[in-house]
Amino acid sequence: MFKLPELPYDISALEPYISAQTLNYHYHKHHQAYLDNLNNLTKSTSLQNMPLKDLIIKSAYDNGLTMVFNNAAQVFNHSFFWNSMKKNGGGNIPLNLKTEIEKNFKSISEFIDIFKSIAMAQFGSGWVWIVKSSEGVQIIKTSNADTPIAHGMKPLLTLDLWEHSYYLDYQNRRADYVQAFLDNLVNWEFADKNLQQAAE
Ligand code: MN3
Repeated sequence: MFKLPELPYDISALEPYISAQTLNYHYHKHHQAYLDNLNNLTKSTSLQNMPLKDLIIKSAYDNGLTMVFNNAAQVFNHSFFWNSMKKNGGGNIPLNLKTEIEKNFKSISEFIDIFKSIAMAQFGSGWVWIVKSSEGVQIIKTSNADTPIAHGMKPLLTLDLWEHSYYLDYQNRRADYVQAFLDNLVNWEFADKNLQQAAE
């Protein structure tokens, strides 16, 4: 059986940028539903004993396991997203991560602008990610449940772009949600830790 990881902060910790109401629905309803679906789909099969990341990779290119992939990836993506934020986030990017970013981008401000434009360019539901690939630090978007793990890339940070993640607080104003994430919520230390693990 797969288990729902605990939120790394309390339900109102991200207010006013993400309301307790949004986080409550997002974690207790959406994330929980993906987990329940995954457990139902894998019940009494060998899949239920696989590490989640292995299951994502195994199901990503198997047409018979599309529903397993969608739910397994969404379980992972949401757990990763919760850790991509913290109370009083934002601020300076740790030096190690900053140095890697500056190898592929002219400046941190260009990097932030590209993050915002890729987040805005995602049509419909999906995610924007900072990843480490063979080409270094990159910003990518994925649709629906898709995840960098299925493409051999190491995720460093993500922002959920599904409307359920911001509609109660921002309605159609996705740009304001992305800006609030970057200014007040983003957990650069989590991204930096993931980058250091990717180098090991
Ligand atoms: Mn979501």
